[in-house]
Amino acid sequence: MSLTNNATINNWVEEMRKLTKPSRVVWIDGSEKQLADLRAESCSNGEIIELNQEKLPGCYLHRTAVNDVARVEHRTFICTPTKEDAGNTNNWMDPKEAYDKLGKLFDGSMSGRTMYVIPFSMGIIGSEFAKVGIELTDSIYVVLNMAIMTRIGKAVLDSFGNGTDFVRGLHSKAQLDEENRYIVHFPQDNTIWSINSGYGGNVLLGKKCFALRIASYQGRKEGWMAEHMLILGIEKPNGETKYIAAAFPSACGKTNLAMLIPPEGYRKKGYKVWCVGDDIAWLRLGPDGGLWAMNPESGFFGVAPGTNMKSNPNALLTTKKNTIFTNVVHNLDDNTIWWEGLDNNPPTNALNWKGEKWDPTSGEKGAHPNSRFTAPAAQCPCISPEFENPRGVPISALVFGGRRAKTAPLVYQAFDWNHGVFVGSAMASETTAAASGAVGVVRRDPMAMLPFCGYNMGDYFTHWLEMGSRIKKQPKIFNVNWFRQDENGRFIWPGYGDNMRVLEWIIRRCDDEVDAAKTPIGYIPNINDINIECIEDEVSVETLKELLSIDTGLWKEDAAGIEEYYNKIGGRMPKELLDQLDALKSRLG
Ligand code: GTP
Ligand code: SPV
Ligand code: MN
Repeated sequence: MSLTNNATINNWVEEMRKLTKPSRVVWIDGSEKQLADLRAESCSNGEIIELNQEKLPGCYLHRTAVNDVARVEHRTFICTPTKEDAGNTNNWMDPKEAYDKLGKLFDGSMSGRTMYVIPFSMGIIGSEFAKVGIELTDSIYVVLNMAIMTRIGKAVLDSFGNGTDFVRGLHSKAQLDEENRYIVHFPQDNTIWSINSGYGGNVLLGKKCFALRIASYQGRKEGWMAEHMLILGIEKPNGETKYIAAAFPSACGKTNLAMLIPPEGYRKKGYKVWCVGDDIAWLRLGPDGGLWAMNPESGFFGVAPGTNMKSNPNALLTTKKNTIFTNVVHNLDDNTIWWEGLDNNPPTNALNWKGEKWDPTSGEKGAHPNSRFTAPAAQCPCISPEFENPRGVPISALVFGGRRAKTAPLVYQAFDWNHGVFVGSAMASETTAAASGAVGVVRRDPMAMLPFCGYNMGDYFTHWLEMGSRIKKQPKIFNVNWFRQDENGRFIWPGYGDNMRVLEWIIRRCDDEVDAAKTPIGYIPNINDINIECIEDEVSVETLKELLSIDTGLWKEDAAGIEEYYNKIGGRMPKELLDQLDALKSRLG
C-alpha cells in the first residue's frame, strides 16, 4: 500500500507498475523491521549470504553476475532533447527513441517479481539543500544498499508532502542481459531508467545517476555544482578546521584520502583529519560569499582490494558491521571475507568472487579488482562532526588529481580560479577497473566527471567559470598526483597517510603561510616546504625534486593532447579556456 497521498508520486508508481507488471508492490518505509525481513528473504533465495555474525555483525556477501561487475560507460546515455546538449563526451539517444526502446525492455520485466518503491533523500531529509528521489526496483540487494547509501523511507515522503520535484528512478534486473543493458538519463524529465544490470554504480540510482548526472544538470540551471569529489576537514593544532574537496577519477584514491590518518609526527602536533564525504560533493555559494560543500550520501561504496589496516584503517574499521560486501572472497573456514591486499594470509578453504573453489596459490585473483563494500558513513571512526550539518562545510581548497605515471608533479597550485578551471578541464588519468573496458589507458577526464557530467562538457566548463565569478571568497585550486612512477614502474611517493604532507602544504598556501615557485604550469612547492621528516628513507630530497620536476617536453605533448580534447568537445568550449591553453603553450615556450 502506498505510503503517501502525493498524487504525482502515486500516479507515476502506478504507471511504472503497469509497464513492468510485478506481481506485487512493496513500499519501503525505512523501518529496521522491514529491512530485517528483506535481508532474511534475500538470504533464503541466495541473493545475499549471511556472514559470521559474531565476527561481522550485520554483514552480508553478494555476488553479481560475472558479466556485470562495473559501470558500463558505453551503455550509459544522456537523453537531452538535442545531441548538442549532451555533447560529444556523452552517448546520446533521442528521448522519445530511448523511452520507446527501453519501454519495450521494461514491458513485463518485473513479472512474477516484487517491485520495491524506495523513497530516498540525497542530503539530510527536509533540508533546503537536499533533493528527493524515488527508485523503483525488483532487487532486494538494491533496497539494502540504498538503505545504507541514502536516507530512505516514510520520513522522506512525509517531509516531501505534495511536492512534485523528485527524481523518478526505474530499475529492473530484467534478465541481466548484457546486450540489452542500458543506463539512461532524461535530465529534462528528472528521470533515470536502468535495465539489465545489478552492479552498484549502474543500479543504486541515487549515486552516479542522480547525485552526479542529473544533479550536475540541475546545478547548472539552479546555480550550484554537483561534483565527483571527496570532502575532508583538517583540524590544525590550534583547533581550527580547514575543509578541502578533491576530485579524482574512479578508483584513484578519494575514499583513501577522505579518511586518512596523518603520520605520527602530525598526530603528535595535534593534527586530525575528519571525513565529510568520500565520493560526491554538492557545492553551493554560502552566506559568507564562499563555496560550501555537502555530501548527499550517507554511506561509502568503496573499493575493497588494497584496503587494509595500514593503507586505510578507518575504511576497514567502518566495514566491521552492517556492511554488504560485493564480489570479494568468501572464507569458508569461518564464514568471513577476504580480498587482495587485506593481509598476507589468503584463506585456503575459500570461494572466489564468482563463487568457485579458489586456490590462493593459483595466481588468479580471488576478489574482483572492482569488488566493493557498502558501509554506513556514520560508522567511520573519523566521520566529521559536520557530517549531518545540512549546509555542509566551507571549502578552502579544491583539488584535482589523477593517476599519471609521468608528467603531473606531486602537487602544484593554479594561478587563480580560471586557471584552476583550466587545470581541472585538462585532467588526465589511467583508466581503472571501476568501469568495464581496458585498464591503465591514459584518457582525459575533466574534473573526474567524464562519465558523470549530465550535459555538454563545454557548457559544464562555462558553468565552472561563472560560479567562480560569483564566489567572493574563492577556494584556491590545486592539482595532485600520488601515482608518479620510476623507470621500473614503482610508485615513488608513499601515498596514503603520507599524503597529509601535501595537504599540509595546500592549507598553508590557503593561509598565506608559505611561498612557492612560479613555473609555466602553476606554483610548485619550494623543496623545503614539503615535510619529509621520518620518510627520508623512502623519499630522499632527490626523489622529492624528481616528484616536483616538470618535464617541458612532456608538458608540450600534454598541451597538444589538451588541444585535441578541446576540439573534440567542440563549439561550446568557452573562449576563456582556449585562451588559458594558449597562455600555457606560450609559457612553455
Ligand atoms: P571510487 O569509489 O571508484 O570513486 O574510487 P576512489 O577514488 O574512492 O578510490 P579509492 O580510495 O578506493 O582507491 C582506489 C585504489 O587506489 C585502491 O586500490 C587504493 O589502494 C589506491 N590508492 C589510493 N590512494 C593511494 C595513494 O595515495 N597511493 C597509491 N599508490 N595508491 C593509492
Ligand atoms: C565510481 O566508479 O566512481 C564509484 C563506484 O564510485 S560506482 O558507484 O560504481 O560508480
Ligand atoms: Mn566514485
